[in-house]
Amino acid sequence: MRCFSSSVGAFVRSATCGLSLLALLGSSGVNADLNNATSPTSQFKSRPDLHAPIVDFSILRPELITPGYIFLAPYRNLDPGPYIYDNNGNLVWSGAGSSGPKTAHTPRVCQYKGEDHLCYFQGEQHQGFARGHGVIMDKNYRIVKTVESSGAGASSDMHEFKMAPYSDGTTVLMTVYQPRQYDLTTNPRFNVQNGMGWIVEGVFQEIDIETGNVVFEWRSLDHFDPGLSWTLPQSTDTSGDGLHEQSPWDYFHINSVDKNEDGDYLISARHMSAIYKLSGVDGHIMWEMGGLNPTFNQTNFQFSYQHHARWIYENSTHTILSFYDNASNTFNSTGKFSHGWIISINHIANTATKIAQWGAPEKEGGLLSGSQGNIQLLQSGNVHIGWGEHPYFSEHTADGTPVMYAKLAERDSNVMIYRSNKYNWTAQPLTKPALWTFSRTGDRQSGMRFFVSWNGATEVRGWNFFAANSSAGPWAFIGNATKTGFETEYSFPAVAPWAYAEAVDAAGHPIERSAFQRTFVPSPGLVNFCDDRGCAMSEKTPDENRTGYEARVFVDQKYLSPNRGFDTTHYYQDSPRGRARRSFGARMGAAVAVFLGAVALVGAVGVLGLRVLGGAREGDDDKNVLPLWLRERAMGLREELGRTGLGSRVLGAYTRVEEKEMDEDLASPRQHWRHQS
Ligand SMILES: *[C@@H]1O[C@H](CO)[C@@H](O)[C@H](O)[C@H]1NC(C)=O
Ligand SMILES: *[C@@H]1O[C@H](CO)[C@@H](O)[C@H](O)[C@H]1NC(C)=O
Ligand SMILES: *[C@@H]1O[C@H](CO)[C@@H](O)[C@H](O)[C@H]1NC(C)=O
Ligand SMILES: *[C@@H]1O[C@H](CO)[C@@H](O)[C@H](O)[C@H]1NC(C)=O
Ligand SMILES: *[C@@H]1O[C@H](CO)[C@@H](O)[C@H](O)[C@H]1NC(C)=O
Ligand SMILES: *[C@@H]1O[C@H](CO)[C@@H](O)[C@H](O)[C@H]1NC(C)=O
Ligand SMILES: *[C@@H]1O[C@H](CO)[C@@H](O)[C@H](O)[C@H]1NC(C)=O
Ligand SMILES: *[C@@H]1O[C@H](CO)[C@@H](O)[C@H](O)[C@H]1NC(C)=O
Ligand SMILES: CC(=O)N[C@H]1CO[C@H](CO)[C@@H](O)[C@@H]1O
Repeated sequence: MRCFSSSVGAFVRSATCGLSLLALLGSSGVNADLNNATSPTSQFKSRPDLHAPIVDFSILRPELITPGYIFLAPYRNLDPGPYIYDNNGNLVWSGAGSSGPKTAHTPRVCQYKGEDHLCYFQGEQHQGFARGHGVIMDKNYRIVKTVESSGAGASSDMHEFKMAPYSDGTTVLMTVYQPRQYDLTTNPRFNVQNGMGWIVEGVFQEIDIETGNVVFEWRSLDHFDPGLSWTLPQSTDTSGDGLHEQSPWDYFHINSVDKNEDGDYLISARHMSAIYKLSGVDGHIMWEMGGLNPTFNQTNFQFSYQHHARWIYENSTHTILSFYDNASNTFNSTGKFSHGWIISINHIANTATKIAQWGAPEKEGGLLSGSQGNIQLLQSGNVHIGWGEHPYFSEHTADGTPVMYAKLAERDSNVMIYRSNKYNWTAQPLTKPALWTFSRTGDRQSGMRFFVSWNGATEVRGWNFFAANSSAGPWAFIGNATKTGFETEYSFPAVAPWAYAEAVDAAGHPIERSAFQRTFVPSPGLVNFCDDRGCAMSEKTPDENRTGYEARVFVDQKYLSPNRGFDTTHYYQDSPRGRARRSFGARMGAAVAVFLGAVALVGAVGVLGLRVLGGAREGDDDKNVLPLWLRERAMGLREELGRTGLGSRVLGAYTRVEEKEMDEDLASPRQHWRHQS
């Protein structure tokens, strides 16, 4: 049973998942309801492909917030994936989809080859663990490296994927959830009496990034008997029952790994309610905080089901570390609320003392998160906390004062964020800025609106706007604007049929240009639904007014829209900084180029046919010059070519593709997506 899958399909599937899970556990459940009220999603006119969650602040004190960006990866939302937001909650980058399939977790800035990169886990989410690999992206949002767990087992898990400290960006730490056969009949508490038992071993590896070799591996069953676990088989939503290899007992649940300068490791095991220091030489347990065999007397705290243990400081007598105390696993609690904590261990007196604590600034006194969560100590002295199971995050000053508290979705949405963090980041995507232009009346009466954005670009401070009467120019500078939020809107009192926008940096230098954009002017039928900034959402045509669909039909000229593509050689121009990509022809070998030439010739006939069939470009009046049979043949050829990658390069990206069969539930408008349990 997989209830944590994150595709849109999962919203439909998880209705059943949630129900059976709750039935199994007999617990009172949350009412998961994913829609635009519980998980508000942005709409950008320049990027209708993006569906970034909207950040909702309940506390925001900009003057006290640490400069930087917030990095997080929501899942079980509309478009899961890594996201970057600025301190005002504006989207900076949506990596949903473009960063790879399935779920991402814990995007963070990491140092690789001496430069800032973006590191995150990517993979398939299961109940309480994941299978996937680590991804390293450069500042152009290109995946430059993936890192896989190695050795003889499962692929890596999402709980940890980080550069190993003191490795100079050469090795990573990653967790592996490894199911194994295990004799569970020896302990009656396990209730696995009459056959093979199955257990999940908590494994972590340190992997050399370039060679993929295992530098160090540690396995929990070498050191911890399952009898020491706080989470018995069949006791929680992530425990498993141990009866089957598909439901192995997750007795350990390793959920963080860190390394110190001596080469020793700090790990957190949620299902042991313990944090361990392990020898980097032979893996033996050097000390244990919490759990069933505690090394230290905890003078002023109790914790359980904790996450994200990190070294802060060590000397010969003391260890200071941070962790996120969940205080609960939703079935068993040691505290009322979750906290970010700092603990000081005195190795002379054998005591552990809580020296700082941050809770969520909720009216009731805090948040209790049943799973996930993290605490990040910032250089500024402030603390950033991700509230895990709840898609909330906050920043606090050292004395505990909350200076920012925000959520990406309501609690009943069931959207989660495993960890969130804050970093500085400078990046320039390979894509061009995206522009959409609109004019309600097509003349001075309404003027013209520009909507421009550049997903992932951090250095844009303003936009220059240019217009022309033809996509071949000449271009006239018509105005500029300061960048506002993810998408900048600019209003121009006149109208031009073509436009482009140019991103400008803080020094006023141009960085990159958008494609040339044909101004959208609504037809007389559509204009009644529009204002000067765009048009209303369509509603479904009532059944009695629907026009039947026939597969092949001669299209009447009067039904053809003016909003089709134009000469594709005129969509892009050279970039101001000479970053223009080489033309397609230049990238092809000579032999391929010859073949392409032949295809292009056939394609040209096809395009001509389409123009005849589909109405020609503005200014052309070569309509109806070919006999019908030739037009039909040309259309067929064009369609066949369009199905190949090559054909679409020749014919432009907007060739027709075969319609896919769609799941009935998914074919309905996306804003009605929901799942209930
Ligand atoms: C979702 O809600 C937000 C905020 O209320 C709104 O701006 C946005 O347009 C809505 N999206 C849809 C698809 O209705
Ligand atoms: C709850 O915690 C207690 C220790 O306080 C432990 O003995 C018990 O096994 C735990 N129960 C579950 C379901 O984890
Ligand atoms: C904890 O303190 C108690 C008495 O306060 C003492 O008996 C015990 O040995 C201490 N345990 C450890 C591990 O230091
Ligand atoms: C180690 O650090 C602790 C906490 O900062 C401090 O109190 C202690 O004096 C230090 N010990 C040594 C030997 O430097
Ligand atoms: C970002 O850089 C500024 C200026 O150097 C610094 O004050 C701030 O602490 C940094 N932010 C983070 C999250 O590291
Ligand atoms: C487009 O042509 C009209 C008429 O010739 C001219 O007034 C206008 O300035 C031109 N617009 C641009 C952007 O070049
Ligand atoms: C527009 O450009 C001018 C000249 O470069 C500059 O002085 C001005 O600040 C810009 N205005 C905006 C709103 O960016
Ligand atoms: C159906 O179309 C007719 C004529 O175009 C229009 O008068 C009528 O309002 C439409 N019905 C609905 C329910 O939209
Ligand atoms: C203190 C705290 O946040 N505890 C939470 C830990 O996680 C469980 C669910 O797994 C919640 O029910 C607890 O409230």
